[in-house]
Amino acid sequence: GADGIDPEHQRRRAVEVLTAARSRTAALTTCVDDHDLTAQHSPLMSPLVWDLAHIANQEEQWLLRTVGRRAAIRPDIDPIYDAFEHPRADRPGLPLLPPGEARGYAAEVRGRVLDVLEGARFTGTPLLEAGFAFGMIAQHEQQHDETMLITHQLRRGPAALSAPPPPPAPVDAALLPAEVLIPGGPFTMGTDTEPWALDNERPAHQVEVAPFFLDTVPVTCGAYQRFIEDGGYHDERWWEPRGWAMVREHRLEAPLFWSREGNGWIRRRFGVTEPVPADEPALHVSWYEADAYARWAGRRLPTEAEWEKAARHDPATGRSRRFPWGDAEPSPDHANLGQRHLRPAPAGGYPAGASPHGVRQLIGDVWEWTAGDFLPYPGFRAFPYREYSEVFFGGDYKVLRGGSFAVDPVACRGTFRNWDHPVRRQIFAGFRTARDAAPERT
Ligand code: AVJ
Ligand code: FE
Repeated sequence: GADGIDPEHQRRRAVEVLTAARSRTAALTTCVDDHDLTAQHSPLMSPLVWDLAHIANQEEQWLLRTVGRRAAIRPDIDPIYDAFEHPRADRPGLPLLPPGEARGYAAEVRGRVLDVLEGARFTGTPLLEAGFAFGMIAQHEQQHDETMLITHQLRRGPAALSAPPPPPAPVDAALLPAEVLIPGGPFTMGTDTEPWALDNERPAHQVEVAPFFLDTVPVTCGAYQRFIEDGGYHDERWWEPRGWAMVREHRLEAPLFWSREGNGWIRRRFGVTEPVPADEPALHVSWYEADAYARWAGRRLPTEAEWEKAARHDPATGRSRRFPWGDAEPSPDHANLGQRHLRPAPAGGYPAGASPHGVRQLIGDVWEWTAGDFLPYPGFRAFPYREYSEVFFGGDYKVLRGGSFAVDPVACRGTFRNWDHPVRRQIFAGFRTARDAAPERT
């Protein structure tokens, strides 16, 4: 579009998204002391100070060395911050830059990147086109900010972060239908036109989706509690074999961070313990738990194509839109994104962000597990590096859609695909359920 031909606009936009990411990174790494920055809060996570210097190292590699063709600042530390060389659990043992040096390194890289931007072109190669590399690096930093927020959630001790609560449920929330019919028919999945879409979101392709019903809102803690109280965690019928093995091995009986108190449940969230709110989307469940809940409810998880059709298909025009509400960038009225709040909003929120069929909260609040494995779309091409997506294809990972309260708008679209192991519970993941609308075949 017109945006692609105005370099001043591209430059301003790049500075804006890089600066926003850096202020979030700074907030997440200055609210705790140096001991907490270098500690390992969970074997599932890196020390916060690893994420900080990894963010800067990726920026140095892509924006300074590759786009800017500038001399390397710290080529010696590339291996330390290569996510594929060292699993997260091993990272505390690496000779990491101490917090002060990591901050200094990040600031130095950023200073030179702003200089690169002064003379940057925004066309000519795929990496430069529409400022892709700058958008990619801003998304990368924001993704690690979400990762660091997960580390904060796992961290023991008093609260380091705070935020105002999200808006209460609107008055019509209680009147919403439980499910919405999404008509069958073709739909365009993925994108060729979203300038900062990552390789796994491409290319656009037609898929045929049979009619189905989708939950109007994500499954709430209250609904999930009924699964627990009905003995869901003790009934093999609801579980995939590997999920059942996980439940038994770890004696799971509720989402991560929940514990029983009296007749009810409490949970620890960012250093504060509170009763589990019945009307909030369930959070910190694995794919196996989401899948088991759905089976218990006589339903199933939506496929990835179903989820994206519900979020993007415009029944009036047949076009696929950028977001459930249309093509406009997310505003605070559309969705709970950007860590403005430290929790999902109550189910039924954000009516301005509803899809044409009335599905709510598809974007923001909680990542939503889908039925499917993380696989390439037909015609996929790795870009700009195989390790972003390609090495994860193949069936070890399940896809999550829609983004959580911890996702920045720059890293969120109707086409955006996230993935994780089906056992993972520390991520900000919930789900909604679906069922076939077509009569059963015999
Ligand atoms: C797409 C969220 C699974 O955090 O592992 C960060 C994003 N890739 N650095 C991750 C990513 C490289 C990735 N996820
Ligand atoms: Fe990374």
